[in-house]
Amino acid sequence: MVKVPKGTTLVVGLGLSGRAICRHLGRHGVPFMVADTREVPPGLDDFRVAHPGVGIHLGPLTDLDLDEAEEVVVSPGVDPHTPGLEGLAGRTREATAEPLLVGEIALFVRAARAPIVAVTGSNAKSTVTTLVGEMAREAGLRVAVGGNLGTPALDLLEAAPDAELFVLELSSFQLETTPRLGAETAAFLNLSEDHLDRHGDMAGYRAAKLGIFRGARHGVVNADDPDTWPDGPLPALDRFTTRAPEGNDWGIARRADRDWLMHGSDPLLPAAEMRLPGRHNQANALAALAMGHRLGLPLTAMLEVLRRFPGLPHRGELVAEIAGVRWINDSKGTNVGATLAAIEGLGPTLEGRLILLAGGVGKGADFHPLAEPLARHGREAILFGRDAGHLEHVLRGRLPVTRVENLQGALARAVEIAAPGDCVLLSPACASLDQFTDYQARGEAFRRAVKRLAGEAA
Ligand code: UMA
Ligand code: ADP
Repeated sequence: MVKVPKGTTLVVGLGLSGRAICRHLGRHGVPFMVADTREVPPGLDDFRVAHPGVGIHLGPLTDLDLDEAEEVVVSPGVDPHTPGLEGLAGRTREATAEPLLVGEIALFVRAARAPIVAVTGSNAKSTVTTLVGEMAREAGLRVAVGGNLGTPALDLLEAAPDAELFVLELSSFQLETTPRLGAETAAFLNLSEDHLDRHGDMAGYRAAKLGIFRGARHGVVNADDPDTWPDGPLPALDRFTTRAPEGNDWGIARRADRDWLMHGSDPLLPAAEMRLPGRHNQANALAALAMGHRLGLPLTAMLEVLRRFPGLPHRGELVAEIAGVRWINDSKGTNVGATLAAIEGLGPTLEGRLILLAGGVGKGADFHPLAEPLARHGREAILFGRDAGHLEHVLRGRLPVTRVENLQGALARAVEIAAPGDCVLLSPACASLDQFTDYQARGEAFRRAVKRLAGEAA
């Protein structure tokens, strides 16, 4: 047994968050040691150089004696039920009566000196987080944006010590280990199956996400998705919908033959003037507007951002049109809900000409919701990666299906069959970790291959 010495904080995980936690504790003079369940976590040598003398435990956490640990701070990718940690559930620190096991965001909340804007949901978190950050910047605020997206939250404290506002994207993993967030405004955008391998079932996943509202002064929820509604009252609540708004809701209504983004009965912007395409992005814009309104951002600044924001890479990104075939990179479509939104968003332009590239790690999800839209819009599904068999099982008989080994094989098959008018969409409905380091690497591999094709075609 390796004892965590009395008064020492244990950091679990040596990834991006774990290293940000260590830097934060180091800056505050808190004694700490680190553990990672992997025998060789990436970047170990660099860590040793950056933190000489810090104790490192590698391998099973059951080899650790945590009885006298001051606090245990886990990375988002570490399940609090991992053997060795499960005994900490329900235990509190004597000094503060706070839970003994927390995550990085709990440390962030303690240290942050500016209001927090928090965004969660199964999909659209990064898009809405970026929109709110851009809106605040356009309004002249010093704003720091990060969390599950980009810079780890604790690094923002150092990178932007004079921030007037923090805008954080938060995952269910991060919220699960945050006892109280206390956000100025918190949005829960949508709920669809994801991360069931970690949370067990939808009830567990939703319960983790509802943590976004703990201590919040204002909430934003999806009127069309009751799963996003808080279980208890909040001081103030706004709702968005892709239908005509009721009361003071944020929504979409027709005025003079055009769809408008609306606040109650006030038309704000013709939806067609947004640069982001698709109904789902109109919902995202409304959520961002509702949060920005609460923060007192001027409407003109917010609408200016909606007119120009082109979207983030790997989310419905048109890479090239080659000989009449559109090639779209939606590598961030890592769950069924996101892939459905991508298909429905492209829907009217597809005319049955969709070639979908999908597969990877399905995280225990049910792929059945994809069957009907693909039967309607799809020419062929080309499946690869670990859970290709599960996808095939659901899709076979609904449209032609081809199984290949990997993304390269999928691209080769797409090149073979694509004809003018087709749309080749990489929206895997799965995580990438069986064959890539992350979704960016997968998207970049797709983009490189398509650019090569474009070069060859030119
Ligand atoms: N791991 C172990 N043993 C350990 C520690 C980690 O096996 O002791 C594994 C995890 O199970 C996981 C991987 O290592 O497979 C990485 O986990 P991590 O917590 O060390 O990851 P970080 O590098 O710290 O990155 C995390 C978030 N990753 C996860 O939640 C899995 C990043 O979100 C986030 O950007 C970063 O912190 C900064 O806050 C990425 C992500 O995939 C984008 N998030 C999920 C999602 O968006 O769906 C939730
Ligand atoms: P997240 O950070 O939650 O993963 P992103 O903004 O990165 O969210 O988008 C992830 C995926 O979800 C992309 O594939 C995108 O096309 C899709 N998406 C965007 N907005 C929505 C929405 N409102 N509902 C469902 N899917 C969406």
